[in-house]
Amino acid sequence: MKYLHHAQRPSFILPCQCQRWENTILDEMESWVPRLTFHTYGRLWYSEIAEGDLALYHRCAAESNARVSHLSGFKEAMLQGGRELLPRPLSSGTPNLISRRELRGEPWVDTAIHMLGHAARCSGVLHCDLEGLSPYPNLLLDCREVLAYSSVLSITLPASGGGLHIGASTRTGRRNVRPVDLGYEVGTFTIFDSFLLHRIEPFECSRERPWRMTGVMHFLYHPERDVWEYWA
Ligand SMILES: O=C(O)CCC(=O)C(=O)O
Ligand SMILES: [Fe+2]
Repeated sequence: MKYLHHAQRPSFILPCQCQRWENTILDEMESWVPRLTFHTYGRLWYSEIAEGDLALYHRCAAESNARVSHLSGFKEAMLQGGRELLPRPLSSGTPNLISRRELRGEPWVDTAIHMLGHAARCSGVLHCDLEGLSPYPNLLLDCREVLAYSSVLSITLPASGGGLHIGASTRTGRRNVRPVDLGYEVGTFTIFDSFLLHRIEPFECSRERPWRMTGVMHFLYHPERDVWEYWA
């Protein structure tokens, strides 16, 4: 199977749909979860792991899923993006997706929203998205064949900048992948190999465009079952 570095689908979602989701998120600002440099609408595993209270993540997972269901059609859009863009290791047609919640019988979040803004100028730090593999330490110890992808749906753009820089791979053997800078439009759906170092490019917010909002979902392939597990 050919290695999939990243894939992007501009205009995956209509701007008027993104605007409806943005309006709902803004209407429910009292529910936002404040974190050191960003906010979330719903909970994200990598964000709570950084806070050091994973019990809280699990306690809040059902509430987070209920909250995000206020964004009508949003989770379905993330899943559809995954079905269309994820690699097909067995070339078996549409990828089969299953929530981590269902697969593991534990409270996990399906998808949530990451929000940056309000500061005059911001940018992200270089990182890779491996926190979500922690239930499978064997995959982290020998990750050469692991297929794990991060997906991002751009809901609102800041006043300028704020695309995604993707750099080197943390995996031996894939060190030579060329860095790319991906732009986002409202409604762009993007997936990329979670082992690739990446960061949000510098951006500026304004009074009119105070927030950069993205939907987030992660995927891990289980070859023995030919399913992609998803969570956020
Ligand atoms: O919002 C994005 O473009 C990606 C953010 C990111 O890297 C992450 O959520 O881990
Ligand atoms: Fe990331």
